[in-house]
This record gives sequence, C-alpha cells and structure tokens, in this order.
Amino acid sequence: MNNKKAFIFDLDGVIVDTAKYHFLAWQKIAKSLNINFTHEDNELLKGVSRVRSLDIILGLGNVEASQEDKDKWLIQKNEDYLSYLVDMDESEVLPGVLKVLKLLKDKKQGIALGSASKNARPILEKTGVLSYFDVIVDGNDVSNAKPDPEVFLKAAQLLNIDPKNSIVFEDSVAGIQAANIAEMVSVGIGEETILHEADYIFKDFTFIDEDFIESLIKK
Ligand code: B16
Ligand code: MG
Repeated sequence: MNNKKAFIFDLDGVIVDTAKYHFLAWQKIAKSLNINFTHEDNELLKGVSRVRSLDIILGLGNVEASQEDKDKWLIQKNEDYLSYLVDMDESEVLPGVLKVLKLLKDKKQGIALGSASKNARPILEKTGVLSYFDVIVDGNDVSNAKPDPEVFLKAAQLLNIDPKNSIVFEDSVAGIQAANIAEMVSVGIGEETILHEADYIFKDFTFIDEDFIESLIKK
C-alpha cells in the first residue's frame, strides 16, 4: 500500500473565487464590443484558457476579429484583471481550504496546483498559501487545455506519483473530465447537477473532513 498520494488543486473556483474578477474584466471588453455578456455566460469560461475565453465571448456576439485586435483585447483584459488582484489577501481563500491543506501537509502528502491560469503564482503568494505547494503547474507550463489531462499528469509526474494515486479537486466540468481521463480520483467542488461526472462531489471544502482525506490516502 502506497501512503503518499498526489493531491492536485485547481485554483480559480477551488482555492479562491477569482471568477468574479475574470467576469468584471471580460465584461469591459464585451461592452466595448457591444456584446451582451452575462453572469450565466461567465460559467462557460470556468477552467477555460484566456485565449479560448475571448473566442467564446466573440462567438456570443458573432464578432469576427483580426489576430491583432484579439491580441490587444487579451492584453487589456489581463491588465484589468490584474488590477483587481492587487488588493487580494488571505481572506480570499475559500472556506475550508486552509484546513485541508494543513491536514495534507501534516500527513506528508504531495500537494500540487493544476490550473489553467497564467497568473497562478502571484495569486497563491498574495493569499498566503504558496508555501503549501510542492509543485505548481499552470497555464505557462502546458500546451493543451482541460479536458486534456496534461496539466494534472504533469503535476503527478513532478511529484513522482502515479496518476492512479492522484486526487484532483476541481470546480469545472472540463477539469473533472481531465482528471477522469488521467484515471485520477476526481473530486468536484460545487453543484452536483453540474459536476455529476466526478467520483465525489462537495459543495465546498467545509464539507471535506479528516475521515474522507484518510480514506483517499488509504485507497
Ligand atoms: P488567466 P483554473 C482558469 O483557472 C479560470 O477558471 C478561467 O476562467 C481562466 O480563463 C483561466 O484560468 C485563465 O486564467 O487569464 O489568469 O491565465 O480554474 O484552471 O484555476
Ligand atoms: Mg477552476
């Protein structure tokens, strides 16, 4: 029995709720292009890369654009998004996350980040959780977006742990699919109706207790 597992965390929607900041920044771009972009539309962008997110928004408004314009909007969006992150601190870590990170550290488990975001490091740093992570794999390190399992496979590989001994915490459907394709244990954080493909689903980390973590380690 192998008692060291890889616990891989998604970032946005799992450790912090940055979806609200992504929304504000994308909404500015959408407004400037006369595209109606709602909170519901924002759900489509969860776990999706920045480049793909812009394409989805342009698609909502049937807007075709040159690569030059797209590049300009991508830069504008990120600059605006970063301006919301300036004031981020420990208080933005989602409920229950710290307790689980501490438990995993105490139990000497492998802890990794597996995120599509290219802004992952500064976010982990500002929210005070960077030191919990043995390995960070983010949007700067992978060429294939979720549901491709690349980001999670890379994280497990860097931890030197078999994918079958890895557990993924994810809030997006594409992320759950990626974990399942990698043959990892998938734990959905959010709504059961949306994340039904996950092996386990919890509304948030406050519902994850030590017994559950123990059962994953012993699996
Ligand atoms: P950035 P995750 C994803 O992070 C977000 O869910 C998604 O909405 C965002 O577009 C993507 O990161 C890229 O983020 O613009 O910061 O590179 O959920 O995979 O942690
Ligand atoms: Mg996410």
